[in-house]
Amino acid sequence: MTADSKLSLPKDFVWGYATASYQIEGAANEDGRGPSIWDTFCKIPGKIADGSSGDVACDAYHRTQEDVALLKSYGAKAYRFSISWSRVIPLGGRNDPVNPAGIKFYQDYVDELLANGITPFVTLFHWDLPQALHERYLGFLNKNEFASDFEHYARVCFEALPKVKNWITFNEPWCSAVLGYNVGAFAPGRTSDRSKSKEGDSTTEHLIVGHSILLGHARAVKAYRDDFKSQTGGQIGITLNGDWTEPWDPSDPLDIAACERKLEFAISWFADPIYFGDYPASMRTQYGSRLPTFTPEESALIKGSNDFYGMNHYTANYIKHRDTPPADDDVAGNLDMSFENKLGESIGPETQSVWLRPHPEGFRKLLIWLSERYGKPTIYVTENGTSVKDEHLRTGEERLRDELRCEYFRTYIEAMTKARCESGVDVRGYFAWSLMDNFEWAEGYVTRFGVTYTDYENGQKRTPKQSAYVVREMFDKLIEKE
Ligand code: GBH
Repeated sequence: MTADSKLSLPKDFVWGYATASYQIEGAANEDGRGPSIWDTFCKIPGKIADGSSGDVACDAYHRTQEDVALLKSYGAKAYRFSISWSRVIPLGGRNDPVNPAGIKFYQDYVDELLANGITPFVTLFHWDLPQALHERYLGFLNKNEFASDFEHYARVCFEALPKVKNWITFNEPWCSAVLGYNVGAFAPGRTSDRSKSKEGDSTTEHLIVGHSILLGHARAVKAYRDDFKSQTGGQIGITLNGDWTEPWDPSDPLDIAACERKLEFAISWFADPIYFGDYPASMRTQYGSRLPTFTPEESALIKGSNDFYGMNHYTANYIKHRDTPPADDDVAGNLDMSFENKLGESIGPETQSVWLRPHPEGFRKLLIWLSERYGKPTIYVTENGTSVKDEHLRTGEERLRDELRCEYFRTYIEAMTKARCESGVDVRGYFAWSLMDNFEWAEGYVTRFGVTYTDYENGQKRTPKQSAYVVREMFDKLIEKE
């Protein structure tokens, strides 16, 4: 018996691929869709690496059948996609008209998936806030307006898509908050750095945004539980991003403490309110009154608002504590992140993404950390994947031989299986990011994450890469037959 032969996943383990509306749909101005903050952001020169936008993207809006057939050919049991809020409610608000064509598009998508035996996991919000809500009241910066509008939008979706049994409220609120309102690298691009933005306050706005998103999440979950869940028997949760941390100097207790602090600033910022009802003490200590407080009613509403934990995970960092006081715009917990430790060892090989180096052991460790901290929640891995260095420079068949990505999926899927089998982590599903190369936000189309090659020059033609076969082989091997 080999060491790994005892590793397996249960028969009902769910796996498949993930995407997001603005990254794949295109058809930005069709059938009544209103603009989102990403449409606006992409028009500002210098914000997107290749000057591109999601106007056309993978043209998925016109390729429902083709893409579902692709998923089926990959053996996928499930598909995670997101709804474009401004396709469904072009102006976004609770008193604004609903767009029937937008609703129909997603209904048809769900029907096509189900007809092919693929279970939909639907994200309500993957960063594409209706532009009109940004203009009307600055979006997330207005807690009460935002939460009310989000709850209404969520209700419209629950009502229109009763066949969907798996809902995700928000994708990676950390990114909306920090990249959108502190660093300014993502829409709407607000930051204190006046060379990047005329408006913004990196010392407070991300914290307000995080608070609003938690409230919006909790309001949507309550609406679902009160008025929809009993009829459909579905489940709902939030998806949080989080990278693993290792101490830069493992013999320094301050680096070890900084690792924990980094996890709290990235993950527990959102997960602690959801599981415990309040922000982590480390954030309160650093931010003081800049971090909003929950009213008792808000705390009660948010606490317990996850049926499952959606986990997006990609990489790991070495963490070194700082001896100086935290900067006012700090978001990490007053520490330095690096891909090299004190001995100069790299945490993993380079990829095309400056923030991503594969380190599968970190996936196993983070699954265990989450499971222990949050009382063994049910976990769905809602994203995991990698770019490949210089993949965009390859030609011909070489574009399909994505060995680094193959190895990434082999080792990460195995690491997840170990966390389940050896440590009892209740992980029940896995979605690889991504079904196909797509609009990689501020990196435009240069960086590719797909198991499918998208030929943007030739009508968005899709061709499977090697990794699509590897993911399938892994799950064929690991999932128990009986
Ligand atoms: C996911 O985020 C997204 O959900 C998905 O839409 C995206 O396509 C995919 O990853 C691949 O990027 O600006 O240097 O501070 C992944 C988690 C966290 C990765 C924030 C980029 C930015 C680091 N992201 N991180 S930096």
